[in-house]
Amino acid sequence: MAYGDADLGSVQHCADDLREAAAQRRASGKRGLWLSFLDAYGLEVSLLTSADWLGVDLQHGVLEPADVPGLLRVAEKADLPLLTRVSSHDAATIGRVLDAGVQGVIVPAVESVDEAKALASACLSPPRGKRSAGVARSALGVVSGGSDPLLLPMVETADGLEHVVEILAVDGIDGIFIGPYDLSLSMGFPSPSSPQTLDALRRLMSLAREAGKIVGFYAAHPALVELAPEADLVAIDSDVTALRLGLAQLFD
Ligand code: 3PY
Ligand code: MG
Repeated sequence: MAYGDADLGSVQHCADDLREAAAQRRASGKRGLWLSFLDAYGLEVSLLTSADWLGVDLQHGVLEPADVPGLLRVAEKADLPLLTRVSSHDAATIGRVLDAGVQGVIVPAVESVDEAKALASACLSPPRGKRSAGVARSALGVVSGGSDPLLLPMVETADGLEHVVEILAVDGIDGIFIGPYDLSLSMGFPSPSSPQTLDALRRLMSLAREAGKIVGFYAAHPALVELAPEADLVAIDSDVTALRLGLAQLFD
């Protein structure tokens, strides 16, 4: 597994290793592929990739929570950590996705300390939180034991930007994942390449790093690529783009 300058060890321990690497500012630019339609078979036949991690998008695209276990099996075979972006803040949905054994969740549009605390409670088992114990898959030995899953709230609104320091300080929050497209719309700019959006992204990245926490972002715009070294997790682009580029090359 290519993990930049951080030795993050095996996939089972990747959540703790990434936390530690971010805290020591050793992690940088780990490249992820964002999945919005590939099923387990599609992922298996396209894993000729140098990705360091996979992001399963349950907010946009056509994937459902029931697709996660199959994708996870392929990811584990390829020794790749798999993070899932859930579609809402709903604790029950988050619990079911975590039960599948993913290494972490990314949660859209978190804007306040109260929202961040509720999410931490949904992700952490008692006494730190209220996550219910899902025994079915762990009884099969599927779930990697030991470390808590990563919890990365998305900062992608002007309100989230305003409250990011307090959000980062919440116990159980491992860092932030930035959504440049929604953030720029929320700030009143149509494109994430606007100078104001780029400034906001730099600010968010440096605040997360000052807090010793993880910062990830969706980098699928040419103007964003230069920010990659400032982040720990970089979603390079999606399976849709990969397919489009591959087909264009094939028919060229
Ligand atoms: C955004 O840029 O808003 C995203 O959510 C990317 O997935
Ligand atoms: Mg978004």
